[in-house]
Amino acid sequence: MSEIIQKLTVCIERGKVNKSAPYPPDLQGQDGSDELAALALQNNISPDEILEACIEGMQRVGDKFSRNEVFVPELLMASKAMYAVMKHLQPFFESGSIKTRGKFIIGTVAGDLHDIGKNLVSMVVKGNGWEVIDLGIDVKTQKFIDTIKNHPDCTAIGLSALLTTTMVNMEKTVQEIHAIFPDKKIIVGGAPVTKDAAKKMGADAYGKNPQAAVEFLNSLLSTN
Ligand code: B1M
Repeated sequence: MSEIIQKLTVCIERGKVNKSAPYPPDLQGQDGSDELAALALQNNISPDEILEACIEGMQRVGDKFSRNEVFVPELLMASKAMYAVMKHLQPFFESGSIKTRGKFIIGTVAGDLHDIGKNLVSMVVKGNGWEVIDLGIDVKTQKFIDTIKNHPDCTAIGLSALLTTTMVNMEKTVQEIHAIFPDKKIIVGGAPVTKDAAKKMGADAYGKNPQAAVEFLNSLLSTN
């Protein structure tokens, strides 16, 4: 693994956003995730490899959180560092065809404020030629339903959840959407969601990562 990538993972884990950021104090004056992402791209490191490094950093800070070694403020700083990288990656992930293949509605389910994974899915799906209607975080079931009513031509709906507690809301949303729109396909994803859980809640697909969401959407085109 290159030195740039290793440093980038540490910056995400430690929440070091850029060189001028005073946090964390022991990394003052050093490049942050912003500069390192730019440097990585200049060195022809692929956007996918950069993203993997960031996910590893997020995993590390998440593990520390589980062990009570860091707390919510540290998670927030890690998120800021991750967003600084996503700004650099966005043009690569969104540079797909201009003509859209169809419409995809996505949101993080009610009660859940995690949006990094959902935003990655949005970017990658967009980059693969889909129009994305991103409803953001903490999206109540009714908001999904109203949006589908306003966009009856949408191809599918994507739900993201990062908390085991909000998977309950995910299931409710899947079931209520299907009750009103039985033909609309729903894909669910997020760290605690599994293929089995997706099946049990009645979703049409489980997305382990953004690419899986793209494959699912494209598969819907070939079956139509
Ligand atoms: Co929170 N958090 N958090 N957090 N957070 C987790 C999820 C946790 C696992 C940390 C831990 O304990 N180890 C834990 C959940 C435990 C559980 O329920 N199993 C947790 C907790 C407990 C909490 C709070 C309750 C903490 C508290 O307040 N005491 C609180 C809840 C707030 C709320 O939502 N109501 C909370 C808050 C936060 C912050 C706001 C501080 C921040 C989020 C900021 C933001 O999103 N803008 C945060 C963060 C950063 C994390 C961790 C560290 C990182 C999440 C992340 O962005 N990962 C996380 C630990 C971890 O994940 N290891 C943790 C990177 C991202 C790229 O991955 O989102 O999984 P992910 O997305 C992946 C795939 O899952 C997939 O594609 C992405 C790329 O591969 N994917 C889909 C996601 N959605 C998809 C949809 C699809 C398809 C694929 O189709 C539709």
